This record gives sequence, C-alpha cells and structure tokens, in this order.
Amino acid sequence: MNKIPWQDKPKDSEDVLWRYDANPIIDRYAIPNSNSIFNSAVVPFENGFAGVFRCDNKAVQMNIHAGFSENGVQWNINHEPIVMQAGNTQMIDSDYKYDPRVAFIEDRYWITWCNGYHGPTIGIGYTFDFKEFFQCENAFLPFNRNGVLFPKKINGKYAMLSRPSDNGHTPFGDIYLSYSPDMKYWGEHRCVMKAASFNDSAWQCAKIGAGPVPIWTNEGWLMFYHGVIETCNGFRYSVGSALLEENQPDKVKYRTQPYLMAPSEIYERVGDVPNVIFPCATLHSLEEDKLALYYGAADTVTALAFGHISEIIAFTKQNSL
Ligand code: BMA
Repeated sequence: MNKIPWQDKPKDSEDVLWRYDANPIIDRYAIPNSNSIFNSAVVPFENGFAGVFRCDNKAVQMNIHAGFSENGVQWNINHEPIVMQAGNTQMIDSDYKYDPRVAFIEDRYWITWCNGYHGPTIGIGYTFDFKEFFQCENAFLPFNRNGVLFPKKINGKYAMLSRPSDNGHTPFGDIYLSYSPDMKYWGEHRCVMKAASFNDSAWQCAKIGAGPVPIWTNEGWLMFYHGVIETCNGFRYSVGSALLEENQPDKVKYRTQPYLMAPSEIYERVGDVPNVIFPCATLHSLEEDKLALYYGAADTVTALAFGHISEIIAFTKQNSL
C-alpha cells in the first residue's frame, strides 16, 4: 500500500531529477469537459492516493476537482468540481480556483489554492475524506499566488509560504512566509527569498514561487520552487530547490544556482502556455530515499519526475547561489 511511483534513473543520465518515460501521466482531455489538467497536488490516502486537480474547462474556467489513484500514475478525476461548504466562515466567495496544494496536518488534509476574490488571493479549505470539503477565510488580501503550507506547525503555529503578486501575469515576485494560530488570521510576514539577479542565475530572475509542500529532512526543509525568466517570447518556468532552517524557515541555508529541471520535452515546450514546468506536489519516502515530483507541463497536462532525496540535498548544497 502507498508505494510511491518510481522509475530508476536512466543509466546515461547525470540529472538529479529525471522524467517518467511515459509522461505525461494525465492528458488534457482526461475528463469530458476539460481543456487542460495541470498544476495539481496529490497525497497518500487510504491504501492509495488522492489529489486535487486543476481542471480548466472548455469555457476555460479554472476550477479544482478531486481525484483518486491506486498507483499514483493512473488517476480517476471526478468530472464535477469540488463543492465547498462553509468552514471557519460563511464567506466562501470564489470566482475561480487554481493551482492547488494539499498538506496533511494533524488530523486532516488542508488545501490551499489561488482563489478568485476581486483578483487572485490564497484560498484555504480542508477535507477528511476527499468527498466533503470545507472552505475557510482567504489567507491574505488580493493579490497573491502560490500559497503553500508547511506540513506541521512551527513553534506552535501554522506556517505558509506565499507570493504576493498583481492582478495580471505578474512580472515580479518573491517568496514570503506567514504564520497563523488558527488557520484564519495570518501575520508575522517574513521575506524568505527573492528572485535572483540576471547575472547570478537568469532562469529565476523575474519571479519565484513555492511549489510542493516542503519536506522535512535532516538538513532542514527541502523546498522546490519555480523560477521564471522573461524572454522575448514570454515567460519560461523552471524548477529549483532550497533548504530552509527547521524552526525559522524564512532563513535560507542553500538555494540552487542552476535549475534542476527546465522545459525541454515537447509536452513542456508546446501547449496552451509554452515552456512551463510548474511543480505542485511530491510523494516521497525518506527511508527509501525516493521522491516523485508532480508538475504541470505547458499549462496543459500533468507529468511526473523522480529523484533521490539525498542527491537533491547534495546538489542544493554544492550548487548554492
Ligand atoms: C501563473 C499561474 C500558473 C501558470 C503560470 C504559467 O501565473 O497562472 O497557473 O502555470 O502562470 O502560465
């Protein structure tokens, strides 16, 4: 049960992350009304896995759907979007929902997503069973994206990364950390890390945003993030990694100067938005030293990559900015 998807590193590869050879794992038309299924989050659930999937429909309305899988590769995604009930508030307005993350904390699965409330901000909800979902207060004022919870309380408080933004396609963006005693009121905002300078690391010089829920390791929190460069043909999204201090995760110990993975396969370079790799979840086993990274490709399909956690940590330390 809960055996994470895995494929050994190809013999001729020196990459720290390598792609699943049958990518993409979820087709854009995997449910009847979808235009695209990408930037989605998965977790271990019961004897298999569950997830929250970003499905844009054929009217190109953005919403999140629950899905289930026995092996983490083949997914059954509900045809209808998640219907939220009132959680810690009656105010559950939402013009759209996209880019979900899922974190199991204590007794339930917490979902964060980019919630449309007079522009994008961070929506929060929870579920125990992936059938009933409860929506809470938005974490922040608009505009914000890439809200990612830590999987346990830090110094007694919930902790969340986010990326303040604008109401458009945001040519800037840095990663911040906020705390909450109750999942309703958020404060103690701290800057974690900023976009790099063009000369130091151009792939992450326009904006950066947290990806999957950070992983606790004996070297600190392992955080994957997306880094963006603005080219003459638009944005290009790649993946980097960082190690953050255990009890003070606004302190960055290491952060990769080179990317771990950049758009290079055809399904990453061609799609509704070309040249986007956007990681939103991992399944991992520290004991087995294995990690499966789920990412949206070209804002169209969902794909999978693998890595050894120890190699990713070593790479992050050895190639730090
Ligand atoms: C961001 C979000 C993501 C998307 C990315 C690239 O602003 O909309 O969902 O993957 O742009 O288009």
